[in-house]
Amino acid sequence: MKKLIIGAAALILSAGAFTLINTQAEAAVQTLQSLAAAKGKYFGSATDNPELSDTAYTAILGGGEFGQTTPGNAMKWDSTEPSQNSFSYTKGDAVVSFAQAHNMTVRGHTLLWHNQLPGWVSALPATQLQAAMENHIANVATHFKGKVFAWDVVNEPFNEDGTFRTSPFNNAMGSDYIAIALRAARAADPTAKLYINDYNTDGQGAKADGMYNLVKSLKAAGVPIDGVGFQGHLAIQYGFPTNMQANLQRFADLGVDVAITELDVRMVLPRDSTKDATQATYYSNVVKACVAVTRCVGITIWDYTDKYSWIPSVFSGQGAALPWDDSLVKKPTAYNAIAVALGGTAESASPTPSRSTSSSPPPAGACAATYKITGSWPGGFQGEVSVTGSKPGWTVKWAFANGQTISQLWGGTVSQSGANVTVTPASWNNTPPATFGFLASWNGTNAVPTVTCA
Ligand code: 9MR
Repeated sequence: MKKLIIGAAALILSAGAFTLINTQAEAAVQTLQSLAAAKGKYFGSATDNPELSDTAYTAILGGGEFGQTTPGNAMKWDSTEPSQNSFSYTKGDAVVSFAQAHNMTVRGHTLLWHNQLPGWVSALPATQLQAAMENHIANVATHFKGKVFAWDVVNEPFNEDGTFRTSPFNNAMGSDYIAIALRAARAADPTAKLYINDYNTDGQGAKADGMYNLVKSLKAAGVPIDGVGFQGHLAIQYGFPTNMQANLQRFADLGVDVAITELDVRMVLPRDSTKDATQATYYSNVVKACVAVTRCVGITIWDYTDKYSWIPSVFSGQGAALPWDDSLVKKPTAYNAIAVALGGTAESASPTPSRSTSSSPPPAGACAATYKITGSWPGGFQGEVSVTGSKPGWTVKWAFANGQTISQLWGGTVSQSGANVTVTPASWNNTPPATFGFLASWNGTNAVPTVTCA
């Protein structure tokens, strides 16, 4: 949980010696999750196993902004049953462990999908498919019982025109496979909420109508269906979905929960401030739609940072879809739009530094430096370096890894030769503790460099 730390120190005389007592008062500050929770909802981010070894990334994922996570790949059929009746839960368990250690709930995703389906499933004769499907669902849902609060039992069953998509399951069982799958999931895990999840159903239209008619008929037939997931893969160049709030509400009125399950808002690159502003209105409108619908239980973004977004690899030339950039820096436009739509306040223009590195603590007569990115926007960022220790006339150096170029620096004199930056103090800033700030350009990636002080 992100906390505001208010520290105080007091000196107490005890048995002839001075003892330093630290007292700390903590006050919770607003996070997307705390704001959503105040509305009775969750705010989450998807994640994926390779990312869990990126400590800068996990610090934010588990740092309080998100109260829920969805594994992007770990629980899919190709991960959990790569060959028939041979189950592997290592990746899914890793995501569950991370979530449990960081006070996050987990949506299970997904028991049945036409993608990421191992070849052996598609190769089965149609007569064997139902048994294989039921066996898969029974095993996976039993393994994660009590660990996931919901399952996307069926993912993306519809074509754009609202007809059922062709898949091995549909070929073998017709659209009855959906009811069969839901019943199998309920039998294996009676308490998990069972969802059908799809994209391009966020607004009203033929595909959403197909989903609506399906849910209505499942309810009428007494099939266990608890929720509908609206993925929310949006793109600013295609317009905002039609009547999203009314669309969510009509599903809720059928007696199911609704959730925004995979939200991201992509754009044609490069980012600029106009596109960022449009993107922010999309985020705001989605969040407001969920907030306005009582049975909208929560919102999940499809990972929180552009660093790990699926978009650029699928939509060439598009991206920048998430509220944190690919250097893990919050985008004030998108982030604040979400926070405000959740009933919070916008963060100030100079947010708390979110990334920094320091050199080692200095011995006597030496110095150390800490580098922070204090603000970032398309093409530019502001940095701050603090110098500690006891070395008058310090020199701070670092090498940029991604072509960043300093345009302006205050509190010192800078020289930059290619990647290498050297800063010496202004005369009034000669003795640590000292601080200098700068403006610089960046593009693509803005890694925090290792700084040295001598
Ligand atoms: O985020 C997932 C990505 O890592 C995978 O390569 C991709 C494979 O199809 O699936 C992505 O997640 C999808 C999700 O499971 C269902 N809705 C669309 C998501 C983006 O493709």
